[in-house]
Amino acid sequence: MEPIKQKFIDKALPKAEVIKKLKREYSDVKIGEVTIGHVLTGMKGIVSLLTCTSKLDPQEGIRFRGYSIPELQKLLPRASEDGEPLPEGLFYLMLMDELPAPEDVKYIQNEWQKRAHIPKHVFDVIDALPKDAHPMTQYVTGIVAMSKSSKFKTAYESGINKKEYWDSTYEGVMDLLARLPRIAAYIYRRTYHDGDHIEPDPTLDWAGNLAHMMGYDSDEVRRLFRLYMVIHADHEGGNVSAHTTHLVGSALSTPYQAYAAGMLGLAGPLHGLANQEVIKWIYEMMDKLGTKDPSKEMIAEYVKDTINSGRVVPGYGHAVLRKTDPRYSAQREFAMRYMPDDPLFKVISRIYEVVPPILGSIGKIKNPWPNVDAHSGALLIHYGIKEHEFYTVLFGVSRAMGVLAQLVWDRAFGLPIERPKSQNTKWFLDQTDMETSIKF
Ligand code: CMX
Repeated sequence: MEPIKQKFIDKALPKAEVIKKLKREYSDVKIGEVTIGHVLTGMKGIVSLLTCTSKLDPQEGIRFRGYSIPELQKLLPRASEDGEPLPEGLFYLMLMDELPAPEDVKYIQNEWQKRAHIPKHVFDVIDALPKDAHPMTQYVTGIVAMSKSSKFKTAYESGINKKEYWDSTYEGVMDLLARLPRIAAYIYRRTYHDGDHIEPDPTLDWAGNLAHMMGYDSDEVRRLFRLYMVIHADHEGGNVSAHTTHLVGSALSTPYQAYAAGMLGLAGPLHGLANQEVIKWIYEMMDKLGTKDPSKEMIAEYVKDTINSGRVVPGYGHAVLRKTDPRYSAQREFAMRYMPDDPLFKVISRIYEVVPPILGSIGKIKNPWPNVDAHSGALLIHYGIKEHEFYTVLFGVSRAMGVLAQLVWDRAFGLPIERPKSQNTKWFLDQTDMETSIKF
């Protein structure tokens, strides 16, 4: 091992043991308003963020401005009588705190169509990356490149009053949301279809157009994309992508920069990238077991192997939820309606029967149930969207609606720059009676 690495690991391993002991034995020690346990479990459960767009209940799941997913499936305007709600309506609800009328949805749709033009340099910047750069890397690069045309930045530099920040933020948010489907589809076609791009169709809705520009024009795919864009849109404020967007936005960075930062968080495998990891994990399982139709017993062995090798079972578990994610259930219902005999859906269903009891039997895992990412890949694959490295981009396009609606509110409320206090390890140890020979 390199000498510097060796020196680092010699110092770090014993210290990490002390941190584990702090977490195990001193979690209840109060440090001001919170405990050591709060800090060492990722600040779970500390109410420290103001988020209006949605709220997450551990048992019931997400509610957007008070409405659950099944309620929104009935109450939001839809493209057709028996179809899925239009995401434009959900954005309106999160931004305006009232259910939209059909003309409100039309208004948002028209605005997004008007604002969808993307400056050429943005495509040039994306094109400068190798095609095998991860789609999330391409996506974030394109978003940051758009910051050049930030209306918030122009207004700030012109010296506007703080009270007006929300206005140019709103403008930037609407521009950004309008452009995201094109950016996403551009990356998809560039990476997987030799750069054979498809122009937007002005008669289509936001989600339908995304599917169209990616090259998928069936009515069922449009329905799936509307559902997908609705269920991934927001998950209150503490998840990594929402919190990061809020945090970076609190420094008055542009909406493009704040959202790009949030997307870098979404690109982590414990967060949004889990949707690609689920499919990778299932394919690896099929390869290893030598069958595309593994039995429950075979799946159980593979799950145990995954855990024993120190990895997580992707798509299962959650920092807040303690039941099956209603976003998982909504996708399962979609699958039962449109693709009940799909072989991969059957495997996904079998995994759902096998995994929770195994994870539940490991005392430390707080939630053995599936989250949103356990199901989404199977639906996309059914319709031919097999490029699983792209899936997190789709999650990201949807998540923009929630985090950016909230950013407008952050600016309207004049929320301050976020700046929690940190302390070093010695300070934490000093709050306890723990004795250690290791010098901090
Ligand atoms: N497989 C194996 N171990 C798991 C696990 C899983 N699915 N879920 C949690 N654990 C482990 C944790 O890694 C942790 O282990 P250590 O104590 O050794 O560090 C322990 O159980 C306790 O974790 P927890 O308190 O139950 O869960 P966290 O809040 O720490 O983490 C999450 C939540 C989602 C990161 C975790 O459940 C996980 O890694 N799941 C798999 C990845 C995934 O599906 N992420 C997507 C989440 C939804 C989204 O954001 O898109």
